[in-house]
Amino acid sequence: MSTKKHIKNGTLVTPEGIFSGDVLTDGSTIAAVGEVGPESTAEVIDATGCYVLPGGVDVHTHLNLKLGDRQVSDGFYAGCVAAAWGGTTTIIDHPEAGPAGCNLHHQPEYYRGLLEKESVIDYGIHGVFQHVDEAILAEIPSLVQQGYSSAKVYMTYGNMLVPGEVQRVLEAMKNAGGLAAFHAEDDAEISRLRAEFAENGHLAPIYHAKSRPDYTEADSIKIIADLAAKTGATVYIVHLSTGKGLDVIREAKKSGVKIIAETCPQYLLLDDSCYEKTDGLKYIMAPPLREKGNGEALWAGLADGSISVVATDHCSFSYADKKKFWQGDFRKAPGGSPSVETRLPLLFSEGVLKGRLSLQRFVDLVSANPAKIMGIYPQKGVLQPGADADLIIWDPAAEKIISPESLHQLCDYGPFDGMNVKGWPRKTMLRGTIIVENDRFIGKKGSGQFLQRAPFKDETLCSSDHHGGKR
Ligand code: DUC
Ligand code: ZN
Repeated sequence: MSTKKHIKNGTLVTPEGIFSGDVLTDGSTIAAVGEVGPESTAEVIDATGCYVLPGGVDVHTHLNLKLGDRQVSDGFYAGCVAAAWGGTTTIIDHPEAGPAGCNLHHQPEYYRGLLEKESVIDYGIHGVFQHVDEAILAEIPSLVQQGYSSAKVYMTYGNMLVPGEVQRVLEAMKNAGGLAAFHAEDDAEISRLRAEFAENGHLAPIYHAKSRPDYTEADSIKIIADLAAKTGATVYIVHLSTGKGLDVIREAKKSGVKIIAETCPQYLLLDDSCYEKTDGLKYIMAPPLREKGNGEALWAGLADGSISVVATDHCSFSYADKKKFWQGDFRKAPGGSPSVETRLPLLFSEGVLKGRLSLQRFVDLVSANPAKIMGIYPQKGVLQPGADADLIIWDPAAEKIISPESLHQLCDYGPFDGMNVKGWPRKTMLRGTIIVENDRFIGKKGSGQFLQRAPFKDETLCSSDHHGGKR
């Protein structure tokens, strides 16, 4: 049982506003926020000069991804430790597809077993649709009831679904209170372009981006949005990377389609010029980095409420493995890059400190909104009595140059290496227990808890999320 903690003299970021005040925790939850009476038995934490924020919620990680002989370099323990260092206290992880023909419960249950032993922060797990038949559709209600209330659909790759299958999934998810999350890329067009580039000997990393042009994302989102309109289901678009895709989402929202969008720091801050560098291979990920200009469009989408979530798509295939596997052909390099530790610092430094986002909007994007959408609010994502005491003491003046040495992610590179970032956690607390402080990780392997997520219901985030634009 955690001891009571009295966090004094901080600046609290709450849905009601930003104000100086205290937070009192009692055991694993928040007991009081703002005015806290004399509390002689609590351990005092001085937050002078710092913000007190709810722990970050990263709803798009692949901390343990395995694709045949390719495996990410961190795994659940190291990945969760890195998340905690960066102020994230909850992840919702996306499993890879399971054995061919496996049922819908297979991967979430398998991942839950691994996370129970390894995790140091709280976790949920998404399902993954890798084929569709009557038996899979019949599993959806129990999957949702067991707390796995969202599941991924790929519109590209080997386990992709076609529109007829997507429609069946959406109808069943809607009836069961499930939320379908979409990797939106037009597989047919990408396959055509990849083959064409390969035939002409264009195999350098930049052709990874050229073979997945922006319209392949926008066209795929349009198909998904039309199916959402037809079925009345809500759809969630993961890792939105283009201004064109954002335009489709805005149009769909305007016409009443229930569509929610997530983006990631790499699409806000990097562009496809990275592929022309000598180490361009590092940036192979799908969707790819985009032409300059898309990032600013996405920042505008965050500010005006068209995009509701910033997650990471953390997927730490090492540079060593990218070099080993690629063999001179961009199509063979494992796709993905690490960023679970840098999400909050990057968004604070580049968003809040550069005037692109207000502080409250920042908290909405990295914590409150993902918690609402994924069925764990107000247990997570908010400073209020009764919520889990997942807290970050956020030092807005702390500065760090990002590098593999200055971070805890178990990866030999990161896409943001060399960036000077201002604003880092001074302490991270999970359910009332400090897990990072004084430059030390002191959490315990296996202490993270499975989150029994509620069915999807918060449709207010579908039109244009309520605080976008106002904050
Ligand atoms: N894209 C990647 O680059 N890696 C993992 C999964 C994905 O969609
Ligand atoms: Zn992903």
